[in-house]
Amino acid sequence: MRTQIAIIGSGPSGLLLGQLLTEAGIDNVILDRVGKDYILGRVRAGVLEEGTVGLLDEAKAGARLHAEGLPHDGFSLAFDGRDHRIDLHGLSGGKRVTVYGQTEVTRDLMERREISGAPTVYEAANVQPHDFDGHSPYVSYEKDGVTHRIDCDFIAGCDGFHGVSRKAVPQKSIRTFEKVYPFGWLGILADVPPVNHELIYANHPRGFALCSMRSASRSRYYIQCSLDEKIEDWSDERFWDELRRRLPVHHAEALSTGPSFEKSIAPLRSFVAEPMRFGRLFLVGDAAHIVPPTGAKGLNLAASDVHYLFSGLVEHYQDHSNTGIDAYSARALARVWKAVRFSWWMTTMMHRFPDTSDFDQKIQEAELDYLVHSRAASTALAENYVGLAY
Ligand code: RFL
Ligand code: PHB
Repeated sequence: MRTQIAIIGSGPSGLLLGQLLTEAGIDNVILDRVGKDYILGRVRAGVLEEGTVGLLDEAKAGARLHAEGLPHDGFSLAFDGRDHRIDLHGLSGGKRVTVYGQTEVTRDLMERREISGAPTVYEAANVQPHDFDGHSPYVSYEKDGVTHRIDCDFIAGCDGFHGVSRKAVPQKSIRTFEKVYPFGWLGILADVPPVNHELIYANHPRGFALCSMRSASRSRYYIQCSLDEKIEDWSDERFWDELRRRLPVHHAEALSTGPSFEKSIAPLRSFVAEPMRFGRLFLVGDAAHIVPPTGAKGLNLAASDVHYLFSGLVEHYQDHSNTGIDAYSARALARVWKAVRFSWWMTTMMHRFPDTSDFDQKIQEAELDYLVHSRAASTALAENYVGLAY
């Protein structure tokens, strides 16, 4: 088989890139090692920047998001028993975010892809990029015991942190930067109304907590936990009790509880690989970088990478110019590092570290107090949270 762009990975990066390319008349094939239902079973991000929404519209996958997504003009920072609203809309010159689950984004993109008829190979084993240093790259994979080969012009490595694309790059050509945090997030989904109409990010001496949502009747809650926690030790009751303790009293009293239908622990990590282009192979999204979820940036960074790569590929095919693809890595990384910095800062300010002393806790609270009462500091927070310009 031959295509213009072989895309490894059918997560949000691969699907969004594929759909934009298809809309622009550029052929592409997506390969994923797992099946559609498995991908749709993953519960991840929930907050979309306006740039991400714009790209989903451009990919003609924004209809349901506009009907069902929840526009949010602010969020709360809770600490020292009180909470304070950050007016995202007012502080960012009229911008807002949309709360709409990654699972739904993925489902909408998959539906568009099916309608457009663009090919996707699910459950492709041993996917491997080849010869991306030269002019004739290809991707091999196995399906039902048969080895296949897809010749292409370029390969997009959209296969997440554990994917094969980054690993295919020779060690000497890549540099990585990493910070692993000494805690994780225990998250649940439950069909109960959200405790607040906006998100609450809570700093508490017992650890961080986040109240988010998927709809007016579905809540997504997280609490910071240690990395050796076992999910089976966390009954719903224990989770609700711990969450209540970390929230200001008026929220704790208003919290509706009920059975959870999803519960998982995610480790927190910052990671960047440089560069993001190796000849005819491009790394996109989590394949190139990971941020802790505190700033809600993971999915949004995947989308901005896709924007830079897509515009470069359009320039290549339509204007016969390589300027855009040559600039891809530098343009994407400039934005990535700012989001890595923001996510690290939010994580550091909001969490209890194993060596956090009472002094450190007071410093965090003083920083938060400054943040919510200084217009300059709140503006910087809002500007980053709604998403920096592409
Ligand atoms: P994905 O979503 O990981 O998709 C990669 C796809 O590639 C496939 N794949 C392969 N295919 C073929 N061959 C191989 N060898 C392959 N190896 C992997 C996988 O099956 C998968 O379908 O990466 P992508 O598209 O770059 O999207 C990035 C986002 O998913 C990610 O940034 C966010 O979900 C990060 N993230 C969160 N971000 C937030 O903003 N808020 C959150 O609350 C949040 N929670 C999370 C998260 C990421 C998590 N991970 C990665 C474990 C919670 C978790 C648990
Ligand atoms: C979520 O709704 O899953 C969510 C929201 C905001 C974050 C992280 C996760 O910062």
